[in-house]
Amino acid sequence: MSDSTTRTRTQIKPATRTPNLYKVLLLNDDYTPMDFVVEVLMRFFRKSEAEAIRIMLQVHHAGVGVAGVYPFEIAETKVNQVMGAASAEGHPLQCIMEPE
Ligand code: TYC
Repeated sequence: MSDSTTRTRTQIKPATRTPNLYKVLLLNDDYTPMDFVVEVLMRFFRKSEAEAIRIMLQVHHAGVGVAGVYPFEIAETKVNQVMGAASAEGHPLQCIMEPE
């Protein structure tokens, strides 16, 4: 039998799977205006003004807060939108994502 003979091997499905959902987190800093963070939460995360203020204050006091929970690619887009808007305005606001 030649070396080029096709053989079938059983693929074992890995026991661990990558998580489906990711938390998009806002990090506190001393310079980004509160109003800007509220605008970001309303514009990119579709929060009401009251909810946006609540989340912004949570981040301001605790250092970090959840802006939303999304599938990977949507979370990635949100992070890029926030970071793009912040750097365009010269604010140091940081937005990250992590598995839920
Ligand atoms: N700490 C900022 C201030 O006092 C406000 C702020 C809130 C900044 C949330 C970032 O993710 C943030 N102006």
